[in-house]
Amino acid sequence: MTETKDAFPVKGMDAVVFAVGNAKQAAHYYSTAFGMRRVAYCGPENGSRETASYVLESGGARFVFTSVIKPTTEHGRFLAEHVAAHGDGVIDLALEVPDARAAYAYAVAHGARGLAEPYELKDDGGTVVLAEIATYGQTRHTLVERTGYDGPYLPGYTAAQPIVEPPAQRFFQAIDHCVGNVELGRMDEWVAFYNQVMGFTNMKEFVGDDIATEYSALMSKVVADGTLKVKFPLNEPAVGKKKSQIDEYLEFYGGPGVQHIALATNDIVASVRAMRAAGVEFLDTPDSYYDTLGEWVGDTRVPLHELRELKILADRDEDGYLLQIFTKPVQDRPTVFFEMIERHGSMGFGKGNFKALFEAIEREQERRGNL
Ligand code: TYF
Ligand code: FE
Repeated sequence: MTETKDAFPVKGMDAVVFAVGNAKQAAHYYSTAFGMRRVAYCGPENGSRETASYVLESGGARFVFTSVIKPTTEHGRFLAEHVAAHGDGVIDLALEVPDARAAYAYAVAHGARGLAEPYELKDDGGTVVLAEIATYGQTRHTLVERTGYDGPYLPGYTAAQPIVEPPAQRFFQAIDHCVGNVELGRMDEWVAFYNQVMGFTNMKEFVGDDIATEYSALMSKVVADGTLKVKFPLNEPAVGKKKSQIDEYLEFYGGPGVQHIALATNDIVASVRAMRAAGVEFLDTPDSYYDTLGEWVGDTRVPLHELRELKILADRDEDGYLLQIFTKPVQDRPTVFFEMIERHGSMGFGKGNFKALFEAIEREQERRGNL
């Protein structure tokens, strides 16, 4: 068989970049509650008068939290306006690529809207080549070529100590998938965008009309790169019996954006225990879910009583099984949340849990008075 050359090769997620009202406190929350380690910083102390950015890692997962201190440039005003319009949220799903210039040229030639032509950042650590393209809402994909660089994050950043002593066992080690919410009727356009612009292909798991109208109030499709290192589910609201959770997001976020980031863990029990102890709130699952779970999921690494105690969900398909749990939104707006996921063979997204999960989300919508 002949190998077809990947038209848009990606090495994986480079970083998830959040624009927040108070990056200093966000960095503290993700250190204490998500067990992350601060590795780099850029702010007034090292030459950035306009913004402060904290870089946190957990294994191969990297989050960046940015706040504007005093907007004076276009970038500073963008950050200020982003936080005013959307609250804390994701501005960038940055992708590491082997060749940022080639990736940008390919993307733009295939219909992407360019936000920044390829540019270089340099310091003593070397050179990083970056380019930026637009995706849904005000979200972007920065394409990052970092092979010519050996430093803590990007040129201009300095290495920084952890904010608190990181846990002996990290709570997660990679970004599993990043989900976008888009407007009613536009999911297929964004699926086509990733097909064309990045050569991403559709994964088999989707929430179609049938599931949507019965209980989920959303439709969903998943695109992924050829290596499945980068997986982007896309949701749109469905017209159902109740107000869609996606409509609630779109209303409070003020448009399309990143809905949830799923974090891959190899010990979901230990991670959820530690996160709960640190004050992270997870969605509740009714006891009745666990009364029948064993019958269809079979044995998992974690005994049923522990899944029940911690409200962890489980799903099985022909490739294996997965364990997953969802946090409540992590800011006052009912917008961005996280998922913890432990995979054992299954490459799915928890389709067997959609009913239990979406009912749990609706109970929360009700508590907020948005249903
Ligand atoms: O990423 C996914 O597709 C799963 C399922 O609001 C899901 O995590 C989809 C929508 C949603 C919560 C979870
Ligand atoms: Fe998910």
